[in-house]
Amino acid sequence: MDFNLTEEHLMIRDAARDFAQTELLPGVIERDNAQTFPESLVRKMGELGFLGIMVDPKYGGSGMDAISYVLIMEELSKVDASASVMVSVNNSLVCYGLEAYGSEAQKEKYLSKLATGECIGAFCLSEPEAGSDATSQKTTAIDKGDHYVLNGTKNWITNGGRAEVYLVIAQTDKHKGSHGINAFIVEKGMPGFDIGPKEDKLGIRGSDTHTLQFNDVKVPKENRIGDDGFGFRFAMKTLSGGRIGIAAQALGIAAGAYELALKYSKERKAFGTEICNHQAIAFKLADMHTEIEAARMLVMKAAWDKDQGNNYDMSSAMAKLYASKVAMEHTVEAVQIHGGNGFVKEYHVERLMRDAKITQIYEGTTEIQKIVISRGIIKD
Ligand code: COS
Repeated sequence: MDFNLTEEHLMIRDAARDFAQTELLPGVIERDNAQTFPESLVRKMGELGFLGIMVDPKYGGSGMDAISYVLIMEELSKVDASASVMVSVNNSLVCYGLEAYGSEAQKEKYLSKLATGECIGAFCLSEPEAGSDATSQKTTAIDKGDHYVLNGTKNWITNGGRAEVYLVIAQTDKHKGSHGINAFIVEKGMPGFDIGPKEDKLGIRGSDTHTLQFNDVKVPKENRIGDDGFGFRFAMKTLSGGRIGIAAQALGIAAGAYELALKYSKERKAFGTEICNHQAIAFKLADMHTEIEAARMLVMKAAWDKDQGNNYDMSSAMAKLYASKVAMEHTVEAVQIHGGNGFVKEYHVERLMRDAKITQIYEGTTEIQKIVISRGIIKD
């Protein structure tokens, strides 16, 4: 067993850290207020290879491993979780989904553009009545021979307005349950495909979240991913990798808040000494440091499982379950350590606290991760 990162991993982590500090940090508060994320930053992330981290270079990707992916996600998330969710969705839901399960023609047409950031993608599973209960898809895709006709609504879609390529999950044959579901590639601008207004959110406010509407959208048959009925398994397999990304995001949010709290506690004085010298604060720092490190181990283990070709359904669920809990609890503590300053925007920790909450909800809630983990334990 080797806990050391390679020279290459350290370089990748430093590049992501440098980008986060020099490019993401300035303006992060304003972007959170205005709910925007500029195109110029998306382009820069594409140029650095952050939008196709694990994609084969023959499709324009960076050809890195999952360990590199989580290192990048952690560093970006320490500063700007709105940037990192865009990176996570594009990498592990869209690019991975296409690379692992798409046809050669689909990869040639879409993957290289997505991997370089020429365009970005969105993953559309959640619906008004199908979030956790993902088999209950109400969006329908009726087989018309050479094409499908899509009707329905998708909710809370990250990159919803900005994306050009959408992977949409829909029910083709209700009687077949999860085996009657398909995944399709839908392009922005297809007639009948409408993008609803942007959501006004508690956290990750810079990320672009929309409701999408499909009204008799004709999708060519060659845009179906995999065999007929593969859509639910496609979604589950892809989400397992997505959960590694969100676990790394949660880790980064927690670590970012901890680093700010540690620095603040060494500067701020009360009762004649820096507040880190008070046991009430020192013990909080000890808990934060320990639990963040434990979360990092789970995140790394899930990424390592993916790199080794092991099944990572359970390890990704465990990493997401724990890292998101740590993110929520310790961002609250980071605000507490900052006292009144923690409650105002310029100290950053209140934003990290708001951003942490979504990591317990999207790509499978905390409760869903417990279903996946408990089923895995019982099955063994
Ligand atoms: N890999 C491959 N196949 C999988 C799978 C996985 N990770 N998970 C489930 N499947 C298969 C099952 O093996 C089953 O196939 P068979 O019918 O051939 O046995 C089929 O898919 C249906 O699975 P299951 O019966 O477990 O479905 P459930 O309705 O019980 O749902 C959960 C399972 C709850 C785990 C699933 O619905 C889920 O993950 N929900 C959360 C979805 C989510 O993350 N939503 C957030 C939206 S994205 S932001």
